[in-house]
Parts: sequence; C-alpha cells; structure tokens
Amino acid sequence: MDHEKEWDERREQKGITRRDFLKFCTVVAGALGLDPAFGPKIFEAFAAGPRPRVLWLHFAECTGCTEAVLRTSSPGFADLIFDVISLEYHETLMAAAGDTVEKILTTTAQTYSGQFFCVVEGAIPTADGGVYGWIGGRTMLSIAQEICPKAKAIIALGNCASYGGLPAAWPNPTGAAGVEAALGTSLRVPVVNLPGCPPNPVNFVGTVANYLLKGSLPSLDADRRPVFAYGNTVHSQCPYRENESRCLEDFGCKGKICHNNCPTIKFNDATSFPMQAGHPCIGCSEPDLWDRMTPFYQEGSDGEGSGSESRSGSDD
Ligand code: FSX
Ligand code: F3S
Repeated sequence: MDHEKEWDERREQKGITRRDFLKFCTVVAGALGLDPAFGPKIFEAFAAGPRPRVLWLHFAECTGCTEAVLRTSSPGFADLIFDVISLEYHETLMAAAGDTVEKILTTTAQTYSGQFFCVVEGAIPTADGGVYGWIGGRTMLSIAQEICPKAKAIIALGNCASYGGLPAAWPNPTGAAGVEAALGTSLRVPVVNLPGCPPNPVNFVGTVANYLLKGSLPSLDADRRPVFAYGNTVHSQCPYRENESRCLEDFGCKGKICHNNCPTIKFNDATSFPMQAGHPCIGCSEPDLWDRMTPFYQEGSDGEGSGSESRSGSDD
C-alpha cells in the first residue's frame, strides 16, 4: 500500500477528514509565512511519507510542552500532529515502561543513527556529573550524551530544553542547562530551539513541514530559533498597540522584548493568546527567562494590580 493511501486510512480511522487536515496545513503555512495556497503542498508533503522518525526525550520540566500539544480544544489536533511524524519513543505517551522500552530508545538510536529527529523537552542537570536528574537508572545527562549526537537534528521544545527555563533559574544548584549548553561545543548535530513556556505546537509542526518541503531546517536567529516564528517581537504583532486601554505594558508586559508569533498564530486552535485573555506577556521565549523577565507583573501606573479582573474574558 502506498504511503498516501495508508496515511489516508489512518486519518479516516481517527475521524479526521481530509478537509480538517487541509485546514490545519493552511494554519501551518500561515505560521511559516507562506500564502494559504501552500496548505495543499504541505498536506502533500505530510501524506507522501515516509514520516520523519522521532525519538522524544523528557528531562527536567513540567511536561507542559507535551500537554500543550495534547490538550488542545479540538480532539483531533494532537492526532494530526502525531500523524505527521513517526513517534518511536515518548515516555509520557507510551503505555509500556521499564527495561524493554529503554532498550527501544537505545536500539532505535543506534539502528537509525543520523536519520531521526530528537525532540528534547526539559533542561538537563549538568552539575556534579548530572546526578540531579535520573531516568531508568541513568542520568539525564548521560542519556542526552548518548542519544542526541546520533540524531540528524535536535529540536529543543520549550524554554527549558532551549535555554534551561525554570530549572536553570538562579541559583541553579543542579546546573540545569538547555540542550546546546549542556552538550557543549563538541555537538555536531544542528539544534533548533522552539522556546515558549509552553511552545506553540504549530511552530513545531511548521519546523517539520519546512524540512519535508525543502529538505532543510528553517533559518534560525542568533538564539537558534526559527525566524518564521520568532523573527518579530510579540509587541509588533499585538492588536493592542493602537489601543492604550487594552495595552498591558504598565502591568509588566514583556511583549516588546519577547520574540514569538503568539498574537498571530494564537493557541488552542487559534482561540486566544495571553494578552487577549488579559494577561501580560511574560517573555517566555527568551533566554534566561526566570532571571531576566521577573517580576512578571507590576502595578499599573494608577496603582491597579495586574488588571486581570477588569480585563479578562473580554475579546477584542
Ligand atoms: Fe519547560 Fe516543557 Fe515550560 Fe513546562 O517540557 S518550557 S516548564 S511548559 O514543560 O519544559
Ligand atoms: Fe501588546 Fe501592549 Fe504588550 S501592545 S505586546 S500588550 S506592551
């Protein structure tokens, strides 16, 4: 059976229509800065197969990144995402556990060395030889050192995997660090950072789509973030720039220094984004988030609090 037919059958079994998937691909095209007419091309790239093989590792984190993918409002969305990749290993989603599963990780990495994407969620504790983070009797550091260099590319999903996130907040006694910093300059595998706490799943799929369409990773900025998603500040896309009564800068909004496409792509099937829900941007897509961006809130110039009571719930 050819890939497209097999893929169509699997999609239908999950109750996802071709139209749903095309709609999703159009959203991904938008995230990539492409014309909506590219939606069908992305659809074809996903359907053509073979799906990119992915080993998905979890280190020091809250698992919010996976939750952001799974807990979307439309039940089919997570299926859509996990249908565009071949997920070989994912601790949170696998029903099995224990030695057998750990062997799948090492064997798959060995067998498909140089051919799989490694998605990393969470920071890697590096202090004292990595003793502050263990999985299956091994330190997270040693797992990362074994698996990541065998990948064709590493996608660091979330601020923790990209730059250390919350686990790396001062005084960082565990020496938690993002993938690139933890593995050092000897790492020869390209790293794409998709920060955010949590990141937007559409940007993850956009990165995969970019690879399938062009055979290469997207262009990156100086902090190794895809320019298509992080090329502009949140503020430059915010609908409240011209509306002082809605702007949350006085309450601590970090939209002017944070780079991401939240106001354009939004979350939960394009339902909303923080400022639309009355919450200031906390700068979650920047390095050293917890040390540089806190306090997240400040009192308004008129002495008000975060303003969440008066502002939440209303739409633009
Ligand atoms: Fe960090 Fe993700 Fe924030 Fe949580 O995996 S980016 S704490 S949403 O879970 O790593
Ligand atoms: Fe928007 Fe005002 Fe923040 S315009 S990004 S709410 S500073």
